[in-house]
Amino acid sequence: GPWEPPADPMAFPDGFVWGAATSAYQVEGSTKADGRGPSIWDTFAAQPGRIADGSTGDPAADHYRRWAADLDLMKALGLGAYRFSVAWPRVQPTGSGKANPKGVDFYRRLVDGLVSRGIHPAITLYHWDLPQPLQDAGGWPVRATAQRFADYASIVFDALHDSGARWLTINEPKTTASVGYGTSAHAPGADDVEQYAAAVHHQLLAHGLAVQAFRASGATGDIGIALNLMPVYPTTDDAAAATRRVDGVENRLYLDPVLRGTYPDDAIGDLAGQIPASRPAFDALVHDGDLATISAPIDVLAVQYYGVSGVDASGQYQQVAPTSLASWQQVRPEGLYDLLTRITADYPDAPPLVITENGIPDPDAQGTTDDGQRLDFLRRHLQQAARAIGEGVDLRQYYVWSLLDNFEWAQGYTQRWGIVRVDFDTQRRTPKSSAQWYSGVIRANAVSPG
Ligand code: GBH
Repeated sequence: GPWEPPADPMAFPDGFVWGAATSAYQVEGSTKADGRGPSIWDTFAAQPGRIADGSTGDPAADHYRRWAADLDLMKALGLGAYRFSVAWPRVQPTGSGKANPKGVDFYRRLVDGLVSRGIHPAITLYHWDLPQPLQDAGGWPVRATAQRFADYASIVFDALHDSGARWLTINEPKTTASVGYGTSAHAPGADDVEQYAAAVHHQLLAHGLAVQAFRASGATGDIGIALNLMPVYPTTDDAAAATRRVDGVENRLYLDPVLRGTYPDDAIGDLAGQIPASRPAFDALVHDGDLATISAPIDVLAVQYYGVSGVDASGQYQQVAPTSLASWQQVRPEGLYDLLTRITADYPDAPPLVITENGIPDPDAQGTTDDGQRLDFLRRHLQQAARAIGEGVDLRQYYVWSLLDNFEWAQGYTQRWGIVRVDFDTQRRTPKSSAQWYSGVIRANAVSPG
């Protein structure tokens, strides 16, 4: 039967890290300030019809100017860590060449401001805002972009290596490859399955090159990659083989190369079921030594968990759990337990796990501060995280997505994912019920029953 939570609070291990996450383009605004160059998201959002409400990442939550007050708010909530991303086009406005000192200075102030408030920085190097000139040169489907990323990463390591920050290379390579280059729902808006495949490999290569650059920089702290993973369940007795294939495309295509140095044979050539015969094309992307680079040892594996899917015998995705306002999100807290225990069982050499995103949008576009639905979502997922830890999963950190209502990519400002409400007219911040509750979780280092 279904798992039943115990009647008492479920404690987390001593030293467990509690945080909240954002990303640069989604919160910063000020897209032209201090020498920032254009990114693919500036270009994409400016195209008619791409974003649900016709909006852009300006001003978003105006965090570029309001960061100090936002850090005070994080401290008041008791957050132990803040995960943010560095905007590549602030640091290298054209995606190559020398650093833009004003861009670097912003992140230096942010990191110093966090440390002085006792909040640990967790820095994502790439959360989707590719400098536009690199896309003009071909973007992630082009191998040279991986080296550009490693050069950029080195600049950031040099600037911030003494901060003790935790590091993540690339946020969700699957999302960029599949909806950025495969279905055109995200920037840069390409719709080409060969580009999808090449974007997978070159982002993973970029990750590995950045890990190597990190080790060479002498930086302290740890480094990993943030993968959005999704348990898939067969919906009929004859769906096992199709489910395994979809699992390859959703999960093993990223876990296997990073943790084992191999690509899963059954997933290549079946990207979303669209290219049944592209194995030779994929193999041609993979040069000697690439898989050794991609599997360079990492210190943490970052998992981003939003929900599950069902798969039928023909490999079609099916609904098996209730959706949120985000129609792609099928909510099933037990899926988090399934995912964490599965990684632990299938990848015995995996490093410690961290959850760098987990969350849900408010039930409608207007949003609410009385967000009982989010509170319930977070509580049920944290119970599953505690359950997995109790069964031997080495989970060390957890970050809610998101700290603030923000620019939700193709949905613009019509989906509010924050534990803190942002009034986009006044930029006023108001912690929602879930933020108050999460503060209590952090203080207790335990998740309440119910
Ligand atoms: C995360 O992606 C992102 O890291 C974060 O920036 C984002 O704000 C958060 O989730 C909430 O969405 O356009 O119908 O094709 C989660 C994984 C993969 C979910 C791409 C949405 C696009 C669906 N995302 N997917 S669709």
